[in-house]
Amino acid sequence: MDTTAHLRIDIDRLQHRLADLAAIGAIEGTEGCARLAFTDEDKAGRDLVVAWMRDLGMSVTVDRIGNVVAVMPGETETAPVMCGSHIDTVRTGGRYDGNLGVLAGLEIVETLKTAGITPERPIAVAFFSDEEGARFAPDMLGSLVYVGGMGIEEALDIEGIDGAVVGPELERIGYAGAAPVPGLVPHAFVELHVEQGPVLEVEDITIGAVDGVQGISWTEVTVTGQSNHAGTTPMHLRKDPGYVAAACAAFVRSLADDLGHPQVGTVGRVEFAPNLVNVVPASATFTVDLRNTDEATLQIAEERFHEFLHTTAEAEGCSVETRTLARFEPVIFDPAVVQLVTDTATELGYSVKQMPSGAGHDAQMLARVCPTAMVFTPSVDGLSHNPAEYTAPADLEAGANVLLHTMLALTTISFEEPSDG
Ligand code: HGY
Ligand code: MN
Ligand code: MN
Repeated sequence: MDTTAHLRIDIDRLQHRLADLAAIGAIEGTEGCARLAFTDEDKAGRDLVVAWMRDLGMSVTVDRIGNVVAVMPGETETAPVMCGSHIDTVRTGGRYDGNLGVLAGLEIVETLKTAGITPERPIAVAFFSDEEGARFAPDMLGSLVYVGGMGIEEALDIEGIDGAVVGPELERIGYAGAAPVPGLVPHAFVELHVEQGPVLEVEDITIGAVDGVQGISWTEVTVTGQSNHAGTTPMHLRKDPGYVAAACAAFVRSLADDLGHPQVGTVGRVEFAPNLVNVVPASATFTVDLRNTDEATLQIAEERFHEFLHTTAEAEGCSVETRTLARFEPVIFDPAVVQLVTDTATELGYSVKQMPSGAGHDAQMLARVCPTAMVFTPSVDGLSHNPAEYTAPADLEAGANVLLHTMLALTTISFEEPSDG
C-alpha cells in the first residue's frame, strides 16, 4: 500500500518562505530581489536558508566553493536523492529563479516530516554557489566544481566584473567551507525551476519535463582604438572601438535571425572607456552570449561572430582581445528520469510536455555524475531576469508536488550500473 500517494505540499508555507527570502535584497517597488553571488545580500540569503535547513533537523555541509548540501536521513544509509538549485540572483532578479527549486526541497522535507514518513534513501537539498555567473563567470560555477568540472584552485582565483576574487569573497561572507570537492555523488538529481520562457504558458501546459539544456557560449570582447576629440577628429581618421562594439551588437541580432530558432544571441554588458560624451572611446568591452540546442550550429554562430568582429575591428584600425567566460555543450538528461517526471505529472492530473531548457541550470552539471532531469512550471509572459517574474501559486504547487512524488519514486528506484561489456 503506497502510504505516500496522498501526500501534497503546503503551498502557503512554500510561498511564505519564498517571500521571506525575496525580502533579502528586495528591489524596491517590485516582487524581485538582487543577491549577486558572494555579496552581503547573498550571505544573508544563505544564512536564512541554512537556518531553515537546521530547523528541519537536516545535517548541513558547506564545501570549499560554498555549495550547501542539507540531508534528511533515510531508512538506509545510501546515496541520497538530491534536489536543489541556486539562491544567488542577477541584479534584476525575480523571486522564483533558483529559489523555488531550493525552497520546494525544504517544503518536501517538511511535508514528509509532518507526515512522519522516512524515505528509503536520504533526501538531500542543495543550493549551489554562483549559478548566475553574472558577477563571477562562468555560470553554474558552484555545481561545475561540485561535479569536478573545474578545479577548486582555478575557481577560487576567478576575478569578477567588479575586481573582487571568488576565494577572498567566500572567506569574507563565511562560506569557504571545509567539505571537499568534487562532492558526494547523489543517487539521482531533480531540479524544479520556473521555465523563464513562454512555451508552457502559450501552450497552456502546467508542467515541463525538461529533457535537456541548450549549449552556452559566453565571450568577453575588448576592442582597443584611440581616444580622440569627438568634435575635431574627422570620421575617416577615427579608430573608434565604440563603433565596433555597436556594429557587433547589431551583427549578433542579425546572426540569430539568419540562423533562425532556436539560435539566440545577446550583448548584455557594454563598457566604454573613458565613457564620456565628448571623447571617442579608447576602448570598448562587451559580452556576447550565444546559445543553441545544436552544438554544430552553435560553433557556426561563434565562427561567424568572430569573423565579423575581426574584420570590422581591422577596418576601423582597432585591436581585439577575446576571453571565453563560459562554454558548455548541450546536455541531454536521463530519459528514465525525464519519463518519471512526465508520468508523475500525469498521475497527479497535471498537463505535461517534454521540452529543452533555454536557460542554463545546475542540473546540467549534476547530469555529468548521476541520472538527472528537471521540472518546469510556467512563467507569466515568459518573463525572467526581471523583478516582475511571476508564477501562479497553483503552478508553484503543481511543480512542487511533481518534485515531491518524483523524489519519492527515485528513493525506491535502482539504476542498473552501466554494464562493463
Ligand atoms: O545564464 C543562464 O542561463 C542562467 O540563468 N545562469
Ligand atoms: Mn536559475
Ligand atoms: Mn537565472
